[in-house]
Amino acid sequence: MKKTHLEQKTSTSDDPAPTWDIFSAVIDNYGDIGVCWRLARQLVAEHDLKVRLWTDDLISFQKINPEIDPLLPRQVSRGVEIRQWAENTNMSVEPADVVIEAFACELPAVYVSTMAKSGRRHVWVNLEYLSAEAWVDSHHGLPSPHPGLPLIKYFFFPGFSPSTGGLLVEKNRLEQRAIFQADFQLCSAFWRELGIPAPEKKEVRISLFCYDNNSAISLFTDWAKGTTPVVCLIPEGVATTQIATFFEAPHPKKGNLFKKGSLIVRVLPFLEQDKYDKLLWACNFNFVRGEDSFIRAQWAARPMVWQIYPQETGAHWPKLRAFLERYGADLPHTTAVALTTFFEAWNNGGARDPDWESLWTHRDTLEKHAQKWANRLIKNEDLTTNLVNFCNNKLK
Ligand code: TRH
Repeated sequence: MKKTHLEQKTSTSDDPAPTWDIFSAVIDNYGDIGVCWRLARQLVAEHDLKVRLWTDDLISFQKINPEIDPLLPRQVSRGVEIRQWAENTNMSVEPADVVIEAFACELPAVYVSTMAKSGRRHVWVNLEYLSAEAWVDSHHGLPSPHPGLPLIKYFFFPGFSPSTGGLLVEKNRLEQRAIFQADFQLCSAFWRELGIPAPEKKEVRISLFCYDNNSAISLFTDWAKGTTPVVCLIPEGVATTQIATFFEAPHPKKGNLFKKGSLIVRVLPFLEQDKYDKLLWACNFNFVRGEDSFIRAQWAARPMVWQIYPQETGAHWPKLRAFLERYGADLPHTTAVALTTFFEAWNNGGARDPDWESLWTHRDTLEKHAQKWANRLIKNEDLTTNLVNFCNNKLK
């Protein structure tokens, strides 16, 4: 159950607060740095901690945080010290008390040996990828002694149940969202900022953030021939091939508007992370992917579909089904079947087209459920508070 703000105050007054290092290596896309940036700035903003974020891809970082200057090896943003982590970066630095290795990115060897020789206690945590699978509960927090050095690494699993590390969500974020969604002026101001008129009465606004997915063409077809006006907002660089094919427009780029039948597609610039949250709040339906946008869409309390990061081995399917089982558990059977069928078709990379009309007939049920789901999830302690308490207990 949630603690009071005082109990959350994790360090006794006279001890200097522990220092934190977060290491993020970007494999591809934006999730690795997206999750680490969200965590880092919440540690500073809500837990008054001193945080140093090491990343090997300042260019991807700049896409979600325009304050970043990719040429600077050292800079500060939102109170977080940002350090470039490159091959030639001198890593013989003073290690922090708490060291977060995000997504098994492998810490620099010299940094690990300095930790071992420092004579101080360090808490080394591997922040794992999110999964809705049941096995996560029993693996959360497990230790792994280092084979050669007097160090222990702990596995910290985000998750949907109270016995996991929880999910990333900032304090009062759901209240802010509720105020935004209830205020037509605030919503209109957001659209105006993007240079987009406020939605017409019957219009449906859909955000589309996916991997390369040919099923987007069947969606465009359904929306174009439908009777409901649909405005689809797509970040630049996403579904480029499908937009180009459907609208015979070779290189769709930010600012472009395409129209066919009842469908308007608008290509957006990549938005700063908090602004992207507002896009999810302002739309009636959201297509999201990976990890971080997937969670943000749930906090947006709007119906959503998730394209999980596909793994060649197909290991992503049990993860997808595990989530659908949790999310659909108390949905009426027909709605759960429609949603599962759509999710599976959307993650099937075009083998079988997702049927929008069948799904959208469950609109009311999906909208109520999205609200209920977010209100249930928020009852669990948030990931950052769990991680701070976990590490402070290990530092004792
Ligand atoms: O970019 P992703 O596909 O990242 C993925 C996942 O993290 C996946 O787990 C990992 O295995 C893979 O990378 C390598 O999707 P994700 O996780 O949603 O991250 C996108 C981030 O970009 C998220 O923090 C939201 C942010 N974003 C913006 O800030 N502005 C935008 O306009 C958009 C579209 C996204």
